[in-house]
Amino acid sequence: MTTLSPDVQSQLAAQGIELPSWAFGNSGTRFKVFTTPGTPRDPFEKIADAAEVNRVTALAPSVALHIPWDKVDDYAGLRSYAQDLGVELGTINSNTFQDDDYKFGALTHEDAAVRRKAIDHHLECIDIMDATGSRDLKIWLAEGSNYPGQADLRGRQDRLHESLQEIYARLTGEQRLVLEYKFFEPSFYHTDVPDWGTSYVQVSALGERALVCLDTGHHAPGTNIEFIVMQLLRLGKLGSFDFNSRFYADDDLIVGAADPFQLFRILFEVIRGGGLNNPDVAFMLDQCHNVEKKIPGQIRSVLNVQEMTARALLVDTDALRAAQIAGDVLAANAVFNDAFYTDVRPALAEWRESRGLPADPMAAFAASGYQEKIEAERVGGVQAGWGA
Ligand code: AOS
Ligand code: ZN
Ligand code: ZN
Repeated sequence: MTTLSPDVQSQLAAQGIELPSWAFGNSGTRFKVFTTPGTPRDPFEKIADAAEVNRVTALAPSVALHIPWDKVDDYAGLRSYAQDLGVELGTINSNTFQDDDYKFGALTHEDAAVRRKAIDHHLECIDIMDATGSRDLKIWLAEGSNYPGQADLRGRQDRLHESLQEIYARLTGEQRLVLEYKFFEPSFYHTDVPDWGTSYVQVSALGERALVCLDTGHHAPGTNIEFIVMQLLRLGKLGSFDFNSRFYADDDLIVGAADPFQLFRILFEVIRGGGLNNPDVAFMLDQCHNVEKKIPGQIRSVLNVQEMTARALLVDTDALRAAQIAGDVLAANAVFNDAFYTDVRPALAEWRESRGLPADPMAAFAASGYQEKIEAERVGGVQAGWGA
């Protein structure tokens, strides 16, 4: 059996992956939202479910919120509720995609009144961050156009900069802004923040506490995502990850499900670039569970990240470097792949037990009775906000 060195163990023990509150709500596609028994009815229940993931894995110490989906009257109360369950409130996600006013844009809109409304929404999100103790404001913009000529591409970049500047100016202390890019959808001809370059340009113009958010599902097929990870870490501008996986579009599937090797390659560059357990890089999931149960879906996700991190930590970097310098292509590739093909699951199970955690967190959750309890108790769970 592969063994995990003390160094690998300590790096794994420090790992934390933030869960999205919306992963616990019902979600679906534009064709159908399936309801799942036991779905949370409010943000408190979403946090309780997220805390279960952390209880059986010790891998998920915080929960990202989405405004307005997770609006409550008392954020300080929500925070202490979370803390009582052993988790913190994390990134605050804004929403400028579910309001008729934003049909033609929000932060980029031609109409100053619409931009004002969108900026104010972000200022409200920062007020909430003050109460929740959240560090990061994550902005994903659903802005763009469907037809050539429909929009003034240049003017929209300029307005985006002005709007972001006003939002950035409101941040205080350790607070940060992370700008997520996505190459298409809901607009299909152009998106105002389509790629890491645009996000980088926009956040660089703001200042040090503005960074790029990389969602692994937001690239064209075949994109070398690990290269982008490397470059952003090199530039000191990788603020956060939204982990998920995709086959065709922005599928928001369980991270590592579609392409575990890609997740391994990304985590290798994270480690290489000093991003692992680096407080400046937030590791989050951005997933929806349309057909599978939500809590086990999240447990599986964080375990996938842990497993690929363990494998990436096993790369013999000295041997790899020697092969690279020698120009030994096949030896370098073999060193890399040896780590990827190593089954670390028995070693991880043993290590978890040594820390007082269940060897098999999926089985432990299934045996806990929690799922049956929430299915019996909760009626009329809410939708995450997607689909309908
Ligand atoms: C949308 O495609 C993005 O991935 C967003 O990160 C995210 O799903 C949204 O912000 C949820 O609030
Ligand atoms: Zn995302
Ligand atoms: Zn997405």
